[in-house]
Amino acid sequence: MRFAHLGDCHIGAWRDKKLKELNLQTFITALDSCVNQKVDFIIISGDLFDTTLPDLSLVKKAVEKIKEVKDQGIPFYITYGSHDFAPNAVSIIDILTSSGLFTKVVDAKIVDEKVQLNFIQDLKTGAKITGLSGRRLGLEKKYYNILDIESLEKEQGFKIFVFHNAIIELRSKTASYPEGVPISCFPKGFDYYAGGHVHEKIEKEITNYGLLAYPGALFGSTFTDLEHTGKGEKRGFYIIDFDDKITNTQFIDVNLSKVFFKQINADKKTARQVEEILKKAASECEAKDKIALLKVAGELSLGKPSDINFNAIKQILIEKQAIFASINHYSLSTEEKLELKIKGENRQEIETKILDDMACSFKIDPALESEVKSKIENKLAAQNGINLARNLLSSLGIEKNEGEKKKDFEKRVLQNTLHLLGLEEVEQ
Ligand SMILES: [Mn+2]
Repeated sequence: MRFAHLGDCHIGAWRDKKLKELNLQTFITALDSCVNQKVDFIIISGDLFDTTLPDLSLVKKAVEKIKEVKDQGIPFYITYGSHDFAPNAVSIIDILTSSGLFTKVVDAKIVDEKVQLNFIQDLKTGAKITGLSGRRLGLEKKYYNILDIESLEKEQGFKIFVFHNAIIELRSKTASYPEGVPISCFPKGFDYYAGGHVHEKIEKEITNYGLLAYPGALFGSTFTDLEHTGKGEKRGFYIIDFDDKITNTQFIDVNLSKVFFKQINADKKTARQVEEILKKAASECEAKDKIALLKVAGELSLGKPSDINFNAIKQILIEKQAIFASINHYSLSTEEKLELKIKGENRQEIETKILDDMACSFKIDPALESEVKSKIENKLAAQNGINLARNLLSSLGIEKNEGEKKKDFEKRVLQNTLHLLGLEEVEQ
């Protein structure tokens, strides 16, 4: 018996049309490969889609393929990720689950203030599957803390735990995931722990637990992901063979197009020198049919980043028939100190640095009552404050869906916000 484990497909990610299409094609190829490998079922450990309601033309193509696979007798077991889940909003996953296309892994109820999980049993193989969904920015911690572990450990049979979060003990490889739960939150003795959320491939046998694996992002949803691909990170999914125990694991590569990546250090160089180096790197790159990414970081000794004609360099790569070309210069600054004070690789990192900075200088009015003070401190100081700010940023940044009434949209934003501020009870 065998199953496939995919994670973090992020269908609908990418604004660029070609990357968007490649991302989808990678998913389709992965499913074809599952059929060829004659898997009995497929687990998707969250972030199948990049948003709760992605571009419907992409959903249509993905669903056609999923249906085709399902019609061959291969069921899908799926959890929400941090991207395709939103409190109080209907996710495309809900719609597809209602249609019978997927089985949702998480079957939870709260009994005596504990989260009780039921197992879903795969009819053909008898495998028992359960798990927890992801939440935006680590809200899942709360659920792990009140998880009824005992009943999960008592269950007999071949057991799979599906989850969507980073694990603190695996931090070395997951440093870019500040939120995580310790492995002690998980029930012991499962045969396989099917992870999502971490975009790099990790496979580890954990004593007293079992085999824990993250397949990583199938294609990648950010330039940082693609840079990792360019540095040699494998992209694909797992196929696991089992009888009453796991008998074999293999990682299936699904790399439809190569990524060329080169990083250039700009420290102590002038803007003109850096431009020359970038031009040379672009001219020497065998960019044909590749995703070509250049990255330049450091502090210029003379001139400003805006003195460099990045567009012209990109053009060189396009003329060499790169599928896609990009030059990342967000971490380039100048000694002239006219530019940004905060540097970061991407928007998220810059946000994090700004919020960290602000959290450090957070002060509470000493004139307040002590009860109010401790309440405020609990919600707004240190890491809690940073988490809340980040959650609010993403919650307030959601867009109105096509066809959604302004009133409904406002209600959705308000409900999400109240939920994050803990001003409203939400049904699980
Ligand atoms: Mn993800």
